[in-house]
Amino acid sequence: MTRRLTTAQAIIQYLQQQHVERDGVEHRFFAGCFGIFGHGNVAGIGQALEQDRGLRYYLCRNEQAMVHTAAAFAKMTNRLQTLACTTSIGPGATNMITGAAAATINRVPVLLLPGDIFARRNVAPVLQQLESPASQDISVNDCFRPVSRYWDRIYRPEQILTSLPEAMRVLTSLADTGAVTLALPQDVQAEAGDYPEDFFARRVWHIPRPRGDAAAFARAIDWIRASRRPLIVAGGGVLYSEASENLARLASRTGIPVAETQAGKGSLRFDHPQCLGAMGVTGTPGANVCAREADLVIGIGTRYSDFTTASKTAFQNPEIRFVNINVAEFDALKHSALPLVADARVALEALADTLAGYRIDADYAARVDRFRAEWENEVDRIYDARHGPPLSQGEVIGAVNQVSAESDVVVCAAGSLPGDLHKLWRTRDPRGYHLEYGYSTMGYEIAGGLGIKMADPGREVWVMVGDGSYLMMAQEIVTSVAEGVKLNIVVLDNHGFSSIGGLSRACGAEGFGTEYRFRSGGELAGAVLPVDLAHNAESLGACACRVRTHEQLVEALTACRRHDRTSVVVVETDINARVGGYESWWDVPIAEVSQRPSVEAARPGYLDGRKKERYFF
Ligand SMILES: Cc1ncc(C[n+]2csc(CCOP(=O)(O)OP(=O)(O)O)c2C)c(N)n1
Ligand SMILES: [Mg+2]
Repeated sequence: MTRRLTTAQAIIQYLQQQHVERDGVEHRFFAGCFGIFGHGNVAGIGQALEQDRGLRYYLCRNEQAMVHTAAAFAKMTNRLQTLACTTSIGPGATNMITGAAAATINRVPVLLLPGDIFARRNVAPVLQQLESPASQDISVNDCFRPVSRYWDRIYRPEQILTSLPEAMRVLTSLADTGAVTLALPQDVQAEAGDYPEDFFARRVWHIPRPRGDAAAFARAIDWIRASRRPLIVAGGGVLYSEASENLARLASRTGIPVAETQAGKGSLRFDHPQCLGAMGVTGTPGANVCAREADLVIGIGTRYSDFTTASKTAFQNPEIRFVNINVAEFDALKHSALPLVADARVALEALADTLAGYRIDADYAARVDRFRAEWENEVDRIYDARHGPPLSQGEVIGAVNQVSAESDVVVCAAGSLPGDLHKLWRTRDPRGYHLEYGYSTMGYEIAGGLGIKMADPGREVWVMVGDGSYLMMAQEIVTSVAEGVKLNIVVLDNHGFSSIGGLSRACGAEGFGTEYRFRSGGELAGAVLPVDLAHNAESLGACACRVRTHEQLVEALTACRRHDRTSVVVVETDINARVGGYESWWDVPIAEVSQRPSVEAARPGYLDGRKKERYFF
């Protein structure tokens, strides 16, 4: 028994039959297909989607954005669902590369179906083809190879019989998931094959909860019992595993404090008695001092990025050891750790049972209490600052936090907001804090917000975005309006890059080229540009307003929550009112030689900082 279908039709039929199951709950894996049509996919995947409405088509405005939307959707569903993305050949395809890199770095599944040049070749070079004098087996889609966890090019209709199951294996893999790219030559998409009926049978991919090695577990228990200053570092794996309650129980029983990475923030409620909040470059004093002194770090579902490890300066105790719980062996072994290659929830459950009777000493517990109390005061101070106008970013974060409900989600990705949110946002729900800080892609925010809201329409989504990120990619407001997917977007307009401007000054480079100003006297140092982002948002179909004072902001945010159309609040913020760092450091190399005294002055401090960088053998 066979079905005669084009390659594209067969792909679309196959995708609809893929399901995942975890803990007895099944989901269809692909909730739809985003895309933009061009000659490279309109007659192939486009025709297939039109004919078969079982996989809903969503029209986006930019191919990069739709990959972010798919990635955010996948992250919001704990990687149990995603969206497919179809493009034409050439620029439509390569627009997805940034999104692919972001998805792969963040370990979230997205299926990319870029169109490709003709397999038949006789009509080459076709519109948008990159020719090579060295090979006919090269196209721009080869650029996806390093940013994809699985990559294939389909030259013949029957190749999908083996390629699609491989794509699914990777997409549903705990350790290997990320962007999967199947490059689809334009002619092959429209070519028919006789596909076996069985290929289109309903298929369920079971997502395991690996239990890990018993001997490694026993050793980990010994290490924890022997430790005096243990610290848990909670990463994104805690959330993907839905292990928040298990973590809360372990922390309560043992008293071991918990520090959170960007991806792991929300693992505990902000007011859990063991929650020290953010750690690393953008961390709280409590988390960073405890990390500095820890003799044992239990890293759960973390990649140990430089923002978490403060460029390897975070852990200074000479006796420090690491126990890493991770589904990926690659991460489990980082910092020469004792690796527990296991699911976070399963491992935390077992740890809580086996560690009965273990508790951190009273001194350490009292210290954690003190750090927490001091930090809450500091957050109140920053939330309640009545700076300006223009307002400080910290008080805007406070206003959004206070207007938002417990189940609302905040989303962000780049600029100075991620660091301030990491420190200041009071997270009350494991899914309430969504940061793309693996690739920190300017432009992720609105596109990502769309994916979050699509994944969980019952929640209000707060997109917090700087003017720089907004200007890079705001066009998905149009998609949100078209689809009736309502977003609350707060644009913090400080007329440039507070983040990189500050960094530039710290490097002695005086904020060069980081503000949105008219060119004057040869420099970008003239008056602030009269860019009206509220009108811009309104022109894209959103409700929009501009506010200046704290009262206006709270009023606008409250109104936003009640609207049923995407709403944008533009608030002017002071580019120089920064929250600053606490007890941490980041390695950004300063020029070794320079004609500027400010650069030369910055260099010794940098070299000093580097002395604290450690290797763990
Ligand atoms: C696509 C991309 N390009 C460049 C960067 C480097 N970068 C990080 S933050 C930033 C400026 C962000 O400006 P804005 O969104 O206004 O935030 P602010 O710094 O003012 O808080 C830049 C250019 C990046 N993260 N992503
Ligand atoms: Mg800005």
